Amino acid sequence: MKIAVEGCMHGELDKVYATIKRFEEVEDTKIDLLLCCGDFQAVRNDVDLNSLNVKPKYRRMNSFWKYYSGQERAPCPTIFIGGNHEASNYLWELYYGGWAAPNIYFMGFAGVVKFGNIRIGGLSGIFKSNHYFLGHYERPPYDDNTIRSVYHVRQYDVLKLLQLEEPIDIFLSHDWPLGITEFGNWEKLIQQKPFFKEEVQSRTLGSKPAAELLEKLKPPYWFSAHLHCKFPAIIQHGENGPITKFLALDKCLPGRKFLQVLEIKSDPGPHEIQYDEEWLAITRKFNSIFPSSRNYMRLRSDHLVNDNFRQWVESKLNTRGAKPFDFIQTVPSFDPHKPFSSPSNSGHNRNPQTESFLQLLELPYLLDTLDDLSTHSQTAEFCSSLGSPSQKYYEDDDEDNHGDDVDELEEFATTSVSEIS
Ligand SMILES: [Mn+2]
Repeated sequence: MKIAVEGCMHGELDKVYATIKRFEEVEDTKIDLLLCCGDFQAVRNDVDLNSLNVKPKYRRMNSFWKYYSGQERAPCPTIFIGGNHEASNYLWELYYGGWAAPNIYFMGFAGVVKFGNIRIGGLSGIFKSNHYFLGHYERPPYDDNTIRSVYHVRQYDVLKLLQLEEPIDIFLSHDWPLGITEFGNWEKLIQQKPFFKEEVQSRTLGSKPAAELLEKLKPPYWFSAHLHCKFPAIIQHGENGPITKFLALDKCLPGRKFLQVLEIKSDPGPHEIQYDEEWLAITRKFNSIFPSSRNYMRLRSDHLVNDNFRQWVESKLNTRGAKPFDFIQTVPSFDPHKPFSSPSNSGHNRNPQTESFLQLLELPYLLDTLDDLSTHSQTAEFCSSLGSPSQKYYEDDDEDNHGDDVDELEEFATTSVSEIS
């Protein structure tokens, strides 16, 4: 099958699908699947813009709303993870994954899905050490701090992915795995992007949990985005071990390398997005320790019940099939003929897809709970507190570094260069 991979979407669905169409015409071929590595900006209407962390000048509707409303339809199945510029209120509704629009599937904060016989895993968000060991405590409407921390990767989601034992074919992360630059032409990279030099040389560029996952899962393909440049690397896992082909892609701008098409051996099809049994079993097992508080805790998996739920999930899916629950539009989509409304409801809505998914797995709905005490007592036996948490983990930094806003840094770099020259 032919898979197109795209870097940061930034809500430019029209442009990316037009590029795919042009590619199909020129190459006389058909793209079976589009993968997007985050900063998707699934903004349905002006209310969603309040949950999107971008500079005011980037605060635009762009084109996702057309696909949400049904005015446009994605020409190929599209799978995406979240980055650091997202309608986080909407992605939170679909925490376990689901259709963000018809034919456009969000993998969840962490997730694995099947497409034909290809297994795709993904981790949404970006890594920041100060929020890593906290729970998912952010709820819309977000304030100046939670609008940023909501997309910071949590150990809980990484721990779930680390349980995977069956082989993964493709993995997506928004920020690059830490240390990945050592496996590619980093000299060329820092020539093109001098503002990465210090981090490349001090081995601080990238996400530590993504590197852990790369080491554990060893998938043949790993794709990332975030740093707005194309960067290939080949990772050899041990002597004679398997190989991972890593590729980071740019954002969607004319003349930029934002799209890559690859051919992967697969079953003849039909190719559809389906639930993954092993992942559902892990999700069921881990839901009992879902951390929804702001408490610092290092979770461990070895204290969890030793039932892997695999057979249970298999029999469930044998009964209903493995197709994800259908897309349902839950809010009015943006109307370009109407003025922006004042946000009336910017709180949390239970998405019917998530409710159905949890019913299937016979799990309680936890995305609107914020009960620190009960959560704490529930999870206490499953985590090791490792002494008192350092103050570092409680501080909300202002994050004015490139980890959160590459656009700004690029702009700054471009301005400085042109000023000098
Ligand atoms: Mn980004």
